[in-house]
Amino acid sequence: MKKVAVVMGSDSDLPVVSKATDILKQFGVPFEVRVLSAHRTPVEAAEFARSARECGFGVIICAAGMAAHLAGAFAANTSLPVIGIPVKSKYLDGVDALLATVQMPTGMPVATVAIDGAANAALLSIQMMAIYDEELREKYDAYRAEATAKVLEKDKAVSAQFAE
Ligand code: RP5
Repeated sequence: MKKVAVVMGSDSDLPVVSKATDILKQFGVPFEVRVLSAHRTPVEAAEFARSARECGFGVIICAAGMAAHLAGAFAANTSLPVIGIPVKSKYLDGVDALLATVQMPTGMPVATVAIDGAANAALLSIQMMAIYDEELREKYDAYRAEATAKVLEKDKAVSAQFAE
């Protein structure tokens, strides 16, 4: 199976990013985690992106906050799909990172999830990896069925509280 690269701009992003790695672990998807910055380590970030396909990666997740150019810089250096996680910082509630990550020019797509949406980033990477992996697709379908069952249970419990 191809690996998922989970890259963050700073180790301060790790509490958010760990929600993605937890899910990848849960699904048994192989992944590697790196701290690489579009601004502080631009050479290393570009080198990693350029060699990612030949190193066995299938999808890249990039998490960054503030002027969040990491996902865009990766997209510019690889044709692998890049998923961007805008990370909330203390000043602008993550809207700065959201706009910097999502507003990519035509020809350089970044699939941007919600602010701090690391769980969805992992799930989206799993959906991509499952396109040609039947076993992973079955695991993902089971995960979705479980989520549906949980909501139906909650519906029953809440509606019972208001039943006359
Ligand atoms: C971004 O700047 C990082 O992704 C992080 O979210 C933010 C702050 O980084 P630190 O100053 O905490 O290292 O590049």
